[in-house]
Amino acid sequence: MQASEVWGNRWSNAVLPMARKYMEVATEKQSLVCLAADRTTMSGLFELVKEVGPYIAALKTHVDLVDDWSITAWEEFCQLAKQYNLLIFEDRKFADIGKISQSQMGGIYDIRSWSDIVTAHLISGPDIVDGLQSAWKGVDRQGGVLLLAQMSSRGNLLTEDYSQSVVDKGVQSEGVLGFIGNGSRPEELRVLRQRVGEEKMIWTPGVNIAVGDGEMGQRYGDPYEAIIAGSDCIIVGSGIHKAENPSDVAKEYAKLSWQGLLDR
Ligand code: 5BU
Repeated sequence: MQASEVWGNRWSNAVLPMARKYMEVATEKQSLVCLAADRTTMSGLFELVKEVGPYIAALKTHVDLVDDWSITAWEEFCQLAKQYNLLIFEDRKFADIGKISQSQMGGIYDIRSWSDIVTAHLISGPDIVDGLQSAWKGVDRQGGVLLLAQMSSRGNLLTEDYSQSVVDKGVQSEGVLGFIGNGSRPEELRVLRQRVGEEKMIWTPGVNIAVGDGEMGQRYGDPYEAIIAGSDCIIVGSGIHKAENPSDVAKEYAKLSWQGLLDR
């Protein structure tokens, strides 16, 4: 199956190369799953990617939560991800002014050199997107920014008005791959999709086959429902990495997400 057939408008309207790259990988793997690889040791991370690499389309990292992080181990880890044809997404949630965000793409973790996607808040204004894009450009790489339009956690301060402003600015910005939408509330996602229109992506954390409340204010909605409501990628963490058999569960999420796209 061709990505252009399955993705329809999202494919034909895509401007950013990273959007099409994601749709191609997801189509090839028949999976709209981004694994939130929230394990705190390098060995745990390697093990996880070896188990579930074939069933996911993207790998979401928090580079600063790894206890035994080193640049060489991380390089190897990113190479492993590339072997499984995964997009690498650092969920850094940048929020500073454009110039500083640009510099924060470098530093000890050097996020610009291995990430394909990063998250950012738009709280400090639209120049953050230019800052992040120029960091990738500076090392001859391309990437896409996901702006936080919603969050999955209870009591977050991203109001309807704020969310609307993020979308209004974000849809006009070439460097924006899309938005983070709240996977725990399909009705919120539906509204977000209407606002976003057909070009930009919506990626959604806060999904789990076991719907309900998670730890420390996290909330979970149904992964299939999220895709039907307009999400293009489900971000699944503990649902997979804490499962007894991560590869079986990852396959299950992949199947549900792919079916959701076909049904949509
Ligand atoms: P979980 O184990 O499936 O709950 O992990 C969710 C991941 O998604 C975790 O890495 C969070 O940092 C990330 N996340 C989230 O849960 N909610 C949000 O609104 C955003 C990111 Br943005």
